[in-house]
Amino acid sequence: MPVQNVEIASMLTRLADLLEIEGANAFRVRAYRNAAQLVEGLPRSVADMVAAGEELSELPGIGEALASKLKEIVETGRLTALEKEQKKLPPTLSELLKIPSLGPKRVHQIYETLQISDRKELERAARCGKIRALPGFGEKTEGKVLEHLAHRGQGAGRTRLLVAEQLVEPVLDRLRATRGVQRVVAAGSYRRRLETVGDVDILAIGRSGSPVMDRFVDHEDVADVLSKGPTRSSVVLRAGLQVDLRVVPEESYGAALHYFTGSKAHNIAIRKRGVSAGLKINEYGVFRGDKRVGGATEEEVFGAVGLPYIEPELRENSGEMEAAEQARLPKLVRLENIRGDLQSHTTATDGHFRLEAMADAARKRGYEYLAVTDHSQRVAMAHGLNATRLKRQMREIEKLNGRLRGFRLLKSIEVDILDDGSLDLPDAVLKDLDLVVCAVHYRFNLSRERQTERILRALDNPHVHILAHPTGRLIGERDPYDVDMERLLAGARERGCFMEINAQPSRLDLTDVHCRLARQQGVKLAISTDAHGVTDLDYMRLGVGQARRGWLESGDILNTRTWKDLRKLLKRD
Ligand code: DGT
Ligand code: CA
Ligand code: CA
Ligand code: ZN
Repeated sequence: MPVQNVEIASMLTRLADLLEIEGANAFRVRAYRNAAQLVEGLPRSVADMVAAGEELSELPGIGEALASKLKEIVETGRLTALEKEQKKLPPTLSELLKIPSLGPKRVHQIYETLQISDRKELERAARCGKIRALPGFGEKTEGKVLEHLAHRGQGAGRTRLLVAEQLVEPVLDRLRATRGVQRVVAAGSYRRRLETVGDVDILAIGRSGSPVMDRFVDHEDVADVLSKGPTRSSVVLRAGLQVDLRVVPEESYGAALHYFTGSKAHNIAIRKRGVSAGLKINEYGVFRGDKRVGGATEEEVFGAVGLPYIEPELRENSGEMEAAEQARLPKLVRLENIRGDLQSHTTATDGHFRLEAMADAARKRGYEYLAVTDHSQRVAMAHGLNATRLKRQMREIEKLNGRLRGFRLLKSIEVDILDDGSLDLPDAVLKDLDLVVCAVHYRFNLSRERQTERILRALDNPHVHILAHPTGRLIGERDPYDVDMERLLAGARERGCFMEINAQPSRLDLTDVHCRLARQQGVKLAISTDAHGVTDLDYMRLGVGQARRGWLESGDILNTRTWKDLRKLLKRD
């Protein structure tokens, strides 16, 4: 059984976690984390690459030592370095690292002094006041720990959309190639493009007697068959994701697709409208009495209740029915509308490719421009740029742009917002950039008031254009910092600044709700991949999905514009 990329990534992450808690060299820890991220985003399986005899050390950021570790995992299913760490420290300590108010040092301290190694024990200790008593902790930290543990549940047990895509696309391909199967689509939250999915709901049109169910359950990627029947089966994949398959006849396809796309709240609202029109709507079709009056297409389902087609990303029963009724549904932005990417990193800091390769990859995706936004000096871990190195990169970009036709790299920076809201590089260099993106990368713990003020001070700087990953959250790993988003949006609009939708699969920051708020407040947004390598540029589809969930149209997005038009928008007085 070939090991999957997500499994490799998870081993590397667990190793990085334990090393970090142990206090290992920070660069070494980061190398493992970067490798995990790289492997997770690879378009091909590492196992296939090893089988084909390819040199893993040619992968960006993978040296000889890491390459041999990857090979070990592929060949033996094990990682000795991880097993060694797991003998020193309990593997469950990884869980504690995800609690925002606990860094690696604190996790280590908790383990050493109280022998606490998992969430349950931590919660018990916090409840009886043992955490506040630790040196350097106090009541506030203990409160935050308890609050986080109480709010868990939200992200627990869900799978990030990118990981779900990588696990499910091969299943879809397999089913599509099965005899007697006409159409296969993943519905549910997957089709609505939620940032995480609980399980994946596949729908197929198939003739009775098709071997589709056998193909579905008899596969090496399936760890467990929960149920199997002629029209409905459920399995759990080895990576832990549950996948349901339903086979429906062609005449029910639209009704079934609509039903299983959800959301549940949207379905219930549609069914209610049906009832008032004397119709019964379910996963089999639209019926008046016993007579089928529709259900072969989704358009027929919406049409039966007097509505135009509503895009899956809008089906959350959060106003889409009313908007459809009043013919004011947004014309959602599409991937084809995107003309460039406004955040990317190169080997100058923590990216894996040089300027030329990034330009080339952006161009291959049909883009007109790519902003090079390496980190500023404060981010020492990523070898952030000081003014001298940034100026050198700007000259390189100018030289390169002289040779590139119909494409340009934008001179830019992801400049750190410092404690007091000032920026990590002098105005004298910021003023010469095409685009200035600013971001918070540390001090997430400030009060709401102070964090909001800090960011507004940064936006005061007349050279700033975009606030990157505005809430700092990492899905399932780090809560957003506390910030007053309404004030930030109002502040951005007053100043002529913009917000980012960061398309990294673990960020997707802003959320759908914040995107809608931005649109209401008249603040435009950039959809940016924050690419650290060439394949990361493809995360744009995830960012576009998030924007669509946020009701955004092409005109709401900065990077649907030509550079000429974008440039005008970036002028601040
Ligand atoms: P998930 O899997 O938690 O990310 O979210 P969904 O939306 O994929 O939910 P899931 O897998 O439980 O069900 C798939 C769809 O089936 C859901 O979006 C709507 C539909 N559905 C499930 N249960 C009900 C129900 O009780 N009533 C109605 N009307 N629809 C339902
Ligand atoms: Ca689902
Ligand atoms: Ca389901
Ligand atoms: Zn950043």
